[in-house]
Amino acid sequence: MKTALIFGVTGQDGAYLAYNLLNKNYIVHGVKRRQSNLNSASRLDIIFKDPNQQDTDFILHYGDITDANNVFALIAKLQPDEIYNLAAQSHVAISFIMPAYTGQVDALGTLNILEAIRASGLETKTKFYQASTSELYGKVLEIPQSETTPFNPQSPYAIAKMYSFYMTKLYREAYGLEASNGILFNHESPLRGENFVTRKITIGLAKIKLGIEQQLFLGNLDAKRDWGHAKDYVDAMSRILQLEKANDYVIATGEQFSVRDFVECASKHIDLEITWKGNGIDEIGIDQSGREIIRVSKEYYRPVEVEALLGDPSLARKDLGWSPKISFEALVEEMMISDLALLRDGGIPNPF
Ligand code: NAP
Ligand code: G4F
Repeated sequence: MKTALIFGVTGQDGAYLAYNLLNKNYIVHGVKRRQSNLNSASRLDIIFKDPNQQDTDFILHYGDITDANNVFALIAKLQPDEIYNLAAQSHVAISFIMPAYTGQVDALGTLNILEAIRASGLETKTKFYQASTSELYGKVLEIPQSETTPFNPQSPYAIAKMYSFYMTKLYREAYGLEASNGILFNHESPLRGENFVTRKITIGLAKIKLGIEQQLFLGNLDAKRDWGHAKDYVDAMSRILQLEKANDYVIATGEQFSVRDFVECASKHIDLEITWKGNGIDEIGIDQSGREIIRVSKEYYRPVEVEALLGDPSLARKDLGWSPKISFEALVEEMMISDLALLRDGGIPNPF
């Protein structure tokens, strides 16, 4: 029976990955930060409640990747077969407001884990996964982006993640760690954080549909992303760590949609039909009964924008046998239905 340790288990990907590994009979240890609210692990509630899972297979520990002693103590004690570092200040816009904090967590936090693996003598036993990101491509230098595309990061978040990317590669090459980067493009789900654009749109539209709010304010509607489903992407993470030889992989769908496309697609699923008028900051989205339900606000523009990302997952297809199973349309529909249920009925359909 394999043992995995997940840093960032309380986040979107942490919940899906824990569920994925528990279904493969792993013993899963997750690291949770101390929060003032005891229910900060709410994304994991369904896993704990699933009658088919034994709670003893899923163990939470208090910790923080910025605390080197805590990270070392956990890794030395558990000696896991696999470590997944999903922990991060993961919001790009917030990284401009908190650049130093973002660096402490997203760059130096990773180093704490790599050093702990080395100091515990686990270089060849423990496989390490680093949650790298398509944000490294930033102002893109090639379309689509693959493992050989040069990086050109455009935010404190992306620059901190670039440090972690290269440290992971360095520890693999210098010390023989079985350490891999997954360069994941945007992936979403009903468990996505509420201030990322996709979830903000589905919650916002659900509120408008139910008459709770009248308008949704967004930033750059022209931004384009390669959006996949978190369930597919955690499967890729697990496949990366089953390889004999550690390597870095782009995980993406190879399809691109704009924020405007996402709004239109989500609206359809609650019988709203949007037409657009105006340009830039003055653009508005109007529904079939003439209500101005989408507006643009400068508040949600970033100091520098990553305009368009599009991944080439060919290497992952070849080496991992991985390809995404859930389409853009199915993803948006699931998120829209889930948020409508959350606001109308107080609970969501099982996201796993
Ligand atoms: P998320 O929902 O924001 O989850 C981040 C997790 O990190 C949470 O569990 C959070 O704990 C934890 N965390 C934050 N700071 C920490 C610290 N100092 N010590 C320990 N844990 C800490 O992010 P996600 O969408 O699941 O993404 C997972 C990882 O993949 C992140 O590293 C993200 O940067 C990266 N990534 C995400 C995407 C995407 O599209 N989702 C794409 C590429 C890469 P709390 O619950 O206590 O806040
Ligand atoms: O949903 P977003 O905030 O995600 P972003 O910036 O692409 O970052 C996410 O994906 C990365 C992978 O590429 C991860 F590494 C990172 O951790 C995170 O998960 O914004 C997507 C796009 C941006 O261009 C943004 O400017 O949507 C645009 N946008 C337009 N209006 C908005 C809004 N973004 C947010 N958050 N809120 C808006 O109102």
